[in-house]
Amino acid sequence: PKEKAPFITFVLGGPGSGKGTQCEKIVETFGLQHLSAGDLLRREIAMHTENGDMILNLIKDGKIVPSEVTVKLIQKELESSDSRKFLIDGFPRTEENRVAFERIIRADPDVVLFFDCPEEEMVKRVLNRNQGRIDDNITTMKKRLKIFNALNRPVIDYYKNKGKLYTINAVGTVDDIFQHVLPIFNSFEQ
Ligand code: UP5
Ligand code: MG
Repeated sequence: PKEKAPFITFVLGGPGSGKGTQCEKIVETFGLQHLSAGDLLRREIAMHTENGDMILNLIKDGKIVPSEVTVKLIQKELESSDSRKFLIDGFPRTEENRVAFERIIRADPDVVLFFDCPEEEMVKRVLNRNQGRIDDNITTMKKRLKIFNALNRPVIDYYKNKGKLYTINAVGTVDDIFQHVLPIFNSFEQ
């Protein structure tokens, strides 16, 4: 008999909207496994894998890594995990990403979170982060915002039309914002 499909949440939002920060809180409270697409790609850069240089050059420019590469990395994590509940953070970035995930993983998300944050707030957060990310500079940040608006917005609209989208006001303290996230996961717990 086939195993029950895993419970998948996609976590979307512009650069610096607080996806990673809120994912940590969700993990603490609800025990989902956190998979950040950006972190998986940065790990390829750090490990100098065959795609490492290509990924570095795209991320430096705020561009989107080919779907095949990102989906394969996510697939490896899903298949090697004992968890049945996942938070996939920062993916899908494009309609093409979304279709590639459906084709390769053969799964759909149960929940899609969208952290909605004004651009000036996202810029402020990213430029204040100071963790040495090669894309945390004003030039790349402007490109990231442009690509987010052009390519990720259609994905957000797609899930809105499917009735799976939960839009969260991402302004306020980390705890304020988490208060809006809590009831969403509580409603899926029973
Ligand atoms: N912070 C968080 N919450 C705050 C709050 N409420 N008030 C004040 N400050 C707050 O937060 C950003 C910063 O703000 C942190 O310093 C935090 O402490 C503070 P964070 O939680 O890190 O926000 P997040 O949305 O995760 O921001 P991030 O920069 O990670 O978003 P991106 O979407 O830009 O980055 P990601 O790693 O997902 O992608 C990077 C690049 O990888 C992309 O540009 C692209 O080139 C590539 N990529 C792909 O090609 N394909 C993919 O599928 C994924 C990525
Ligand atoms: Mg992040």
